Amino acid sequence: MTKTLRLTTAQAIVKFLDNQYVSMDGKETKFVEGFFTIFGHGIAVGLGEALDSDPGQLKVFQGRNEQGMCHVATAFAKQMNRKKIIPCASSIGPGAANMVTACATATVNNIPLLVFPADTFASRRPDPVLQQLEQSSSLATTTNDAFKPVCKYWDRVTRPEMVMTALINAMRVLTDPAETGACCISLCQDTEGESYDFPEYFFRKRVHRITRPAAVEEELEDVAEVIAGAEKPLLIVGGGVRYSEAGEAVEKFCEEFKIPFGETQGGKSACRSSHPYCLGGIGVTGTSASNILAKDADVVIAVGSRMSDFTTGSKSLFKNENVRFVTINNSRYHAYKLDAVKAVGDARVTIEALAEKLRKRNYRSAYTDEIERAKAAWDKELERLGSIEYTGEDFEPLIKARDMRTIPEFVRLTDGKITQTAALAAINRTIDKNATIITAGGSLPSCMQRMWKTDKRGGYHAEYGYSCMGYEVAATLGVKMAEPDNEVYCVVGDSSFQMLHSEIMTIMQEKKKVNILIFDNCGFGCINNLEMNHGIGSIATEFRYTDGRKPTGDLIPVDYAKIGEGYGLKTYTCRTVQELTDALEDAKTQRTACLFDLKVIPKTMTDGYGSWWDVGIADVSEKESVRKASEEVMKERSEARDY
Ligand SMILES: Cc1ncc(C[n+]2csc(CCOP(=O)(O)OP(=O)(O)O)c2C)c(N)n1
Ligand SMILES: [Mg+2]
Repeated sequence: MTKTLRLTTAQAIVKFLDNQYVSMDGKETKFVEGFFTIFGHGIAVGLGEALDSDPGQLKVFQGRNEQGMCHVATAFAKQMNRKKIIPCASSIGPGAANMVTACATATVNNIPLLVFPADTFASRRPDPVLQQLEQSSSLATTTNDAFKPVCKYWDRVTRPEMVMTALINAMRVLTDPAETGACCISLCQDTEGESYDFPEYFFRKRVHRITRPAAVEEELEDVAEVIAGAEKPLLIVGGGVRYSEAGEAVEKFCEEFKIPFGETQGGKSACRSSHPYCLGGIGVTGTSASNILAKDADVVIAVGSRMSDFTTGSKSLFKNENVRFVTINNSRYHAYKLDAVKAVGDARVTIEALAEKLRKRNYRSAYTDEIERAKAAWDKELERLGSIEYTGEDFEPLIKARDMRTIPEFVRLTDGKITQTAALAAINRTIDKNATIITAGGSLPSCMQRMWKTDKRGGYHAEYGYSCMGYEVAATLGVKMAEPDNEVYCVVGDSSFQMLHSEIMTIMQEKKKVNILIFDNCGFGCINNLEMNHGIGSIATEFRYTDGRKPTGDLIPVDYAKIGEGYGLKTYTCRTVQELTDALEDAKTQRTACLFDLKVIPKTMTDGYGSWWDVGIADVSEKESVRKASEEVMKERSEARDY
């Protein structure tokens, strides 16, 4: 007779998750750290009871906003290199819906995130239960169907015994390096509390192997053949290099065959910034070093990259007529991008096997001093960017502004005299070399991908797959939970901060010393730039009082330090780079979370450096400036690759 345990669905979930482990390169890690919850009637009595009565080794964290708590869990899993997760449970209806954006963020970035949104009654007895959607076309459709397009696995548990296959399948996806992303197990709220005689073996310790499948021999040969013919190859380091822990292997590969490499947002800090062949960020928000070499490259080797429009300059970056693309990716889907010659496999083992093949062919690129020259020119530019100071009324912005009243008005209102580029350089100079920095939406990831340097593997944590504003503050907590002994800093735009900073309260509750640097430039800076660059005026992107029809009045200053104070953070208002440097030094001595309100002059972010980004544009307009911008877009489009 099989031994059984009489448990509720929720009790079985907790017990199962407490017994899951992953193993990578022979090292075993307990997979589940705890649960993030925001309880409501849909979950408190079912899952709440299970976590209260017997959580096992699992910790219980209390979120503030369901999207925010999921971002914390996503950042934690990312910083743990996908070897540990914090499942997130919400109530039914709005609580569940709040998690949808975060699930998409995790899926786009290939980060494991397990969510349990509560659902309507399986019995349908209280139809409609409080917060039920009541979709008249089908009673089977609930809010939780909205998770389907944003999750890699979706299930709804209407009977207790269903949870066994649901959980095993969620584990299959969560621990699959090529397929991982958000997994949703929707829990009917009555089912949560219903019990079943679960076989005891369901709860035995399971070790899921995170494997390194090597590309097959034929594909390796195909790829080696293409690279062997390259005079000016260029390698792109994507997030897959980070998760495969292949940074060192890629560095060695590049050294041996003299191949320079550019970094995507996901791949940055997989390799050391100080590596002699590291060109820094590539693409729309890349450095001139990367983009100049990309222009002429005859073979582009994308390792673990999704080859997004930001990486390829909307497919316009690679101008060499005979350029060929090679992809190394554990996902066949991504490996097929740009019609590449592909090797489907883990980054590290595939790079190592490829090196063997190139060694046999005595391969070495034909670069002479192009790499050094491109890097030296960029370093000079970096020095210039890092030392740009406000020079008073005649200050020249880095980005063109149609509305020239903004800068003097901003300085008058806030007394802020920090330029964004000098601030980033000062932060990079001042903080500990072992610190991790976090960024996501707005102009900051662009500047950071260009300017930030770190030799700490995983020291640059950007969410730029979904570029989800509101990720930063929550992610800072997630990263700190993953690296409790390191200093953690997020750089966040004022608008992104406004959008979502609920988890500040959770940071205080968990007593985590993190550092939040708000770049207050009074608006959606990067989108304002986008408007200007495409010939339209400034419309609803600066924070200005409304005139009743449009926000065209005076700028609205905000005291972000006061918000931090309200939650009990140590706060600093910085109006000059010197004040910022002093504050950063002081913060190092603090034991509580710190918030920096930086008054950063609008239009002082980086721009340009030889790349183009394709965005939708009006092809008819009354405005001459829009017509001109539209013509330019059409011209660039005609020069970009079709697929
Ligand atoms: C959730 C979400 N909504 C909207 C956008 C579109 N968007 C991208 S950047 C941006 C403005 C960012 O402003 P801020 O955070 O202040 O950064 P800045 O560009 O000023 O540095 C907006 C609205 C987004 N990326 N994410
Ligand atoms: Mg802003």
